[in-house]
Amino acid sequence: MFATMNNMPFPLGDQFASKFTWFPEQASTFAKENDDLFFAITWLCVLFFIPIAGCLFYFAFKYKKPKGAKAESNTAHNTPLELAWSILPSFFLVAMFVYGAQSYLNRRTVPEGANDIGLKAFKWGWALDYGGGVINPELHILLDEPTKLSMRSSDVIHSVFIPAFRAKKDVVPGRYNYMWFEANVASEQVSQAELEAAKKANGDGPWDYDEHQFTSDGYKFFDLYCTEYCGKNHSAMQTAVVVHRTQEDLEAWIKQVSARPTDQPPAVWGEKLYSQRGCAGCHSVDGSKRVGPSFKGTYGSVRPLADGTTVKADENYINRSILYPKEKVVAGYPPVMPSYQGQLSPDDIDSIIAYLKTLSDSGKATVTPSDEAKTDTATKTDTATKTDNEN
Ligand code: HEC
Ligand SMILES: [Cu+2]
Repeated sequence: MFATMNNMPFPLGDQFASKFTWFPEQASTFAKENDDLFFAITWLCVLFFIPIAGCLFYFAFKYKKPKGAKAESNTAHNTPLELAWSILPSFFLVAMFVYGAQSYLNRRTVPEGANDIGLKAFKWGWALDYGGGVINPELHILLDEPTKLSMRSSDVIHSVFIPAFRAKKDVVPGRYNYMWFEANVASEQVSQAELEAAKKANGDGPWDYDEHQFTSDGYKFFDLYCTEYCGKNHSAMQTAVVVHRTQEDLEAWIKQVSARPTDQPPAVWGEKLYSQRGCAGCHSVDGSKRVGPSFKGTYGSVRPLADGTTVKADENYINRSILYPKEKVVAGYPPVMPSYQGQLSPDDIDSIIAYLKTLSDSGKATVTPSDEAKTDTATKTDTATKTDNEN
């Protein structure tokens, strides 16, 4: 699992060819160039280091003098030697610079027509924006086509790193940054039987990527994680990158994650949103305190606010807490919750409320039928509040 605390140190999905390989599989157009340049520079350094260190030791022993001997030097200028050791290495330096600069400029120049995906980094997770209100923690892209990430942070400096693509870029609050890459290895899909078995083993909780090594849709994945220390759960700031072979395949996935399936009860969808949209990073469901209050028993309880007043946590309060978190701040907590205005649909918020009800005794008493049609939050909250008042 990614969004919540993680007890596995290395949830790697990336494939290493063998134990002795330094880097994961090369899965983007940058990867080969990157590795070739890296190894060229490394071996060049080794090539210089060995004779230099060798001479150092050789001369140290060769010219060793007994203790107390007078130090004397009669070294003179040797123009050809000095020219040789200055000019020869400078060719290597210039070559390193030229290849390095070319590669850097290539990475900073997004090809025309690249597919643009929005990325928001937050403590502690990722929100990938596919347009049309579709936001998901996983990065799904197209094979052999350039993808551009338009990136921003909602709190501190994070950094995107996709080792298999050899792609890495900081995400800085207060400004947009971008990166691009072109994947050239597609994500394989596991068999339906394997997927079913994994789903059964996984149960209802958040999908365990470490355990299964493929996504809940059955795709093998590459890793994306934060590589700029950003606080307590930095190490859990990881997600999966899936490379689709065809546009149709990618679009089918986007469609599938874009809204609550009609046959899914709101509370189940709400739980999914809770783990996928970053709530879990700040709110526990077992009563323990994280950055924000736990959701356990929240619904229907009386909340003490920072301004000394209290409020009953009904549908309206929860709805407003999600859309306008700074309006009513719970006493004893910093006002750091980001607003989800425009990012969660009314049905999404309905579903989260339904999920919160399952975590609270007073919620279970007034639980709404799960097959209730998708309605506007406003009307629904109204009726629900009435039921609530009858208790
Ligand atoms: C960066 C941390 C953070 C994230 C992410 C976050 N919250 Fe919060 N949330 C807080 C904090 C801190 C508070 C308490 C202070 C306040 O009321 O603003 C809070 C308060 C709340 C409250 C009022 C709770 C109460 O006890 O009265 C609700 C409801 C809520 N959040 C829902 C959500 C939902 C739903 C999400 C995900 C879609 C979410 N939050 C994501 C930090 C966060
Ligand atoms: Cu981070």
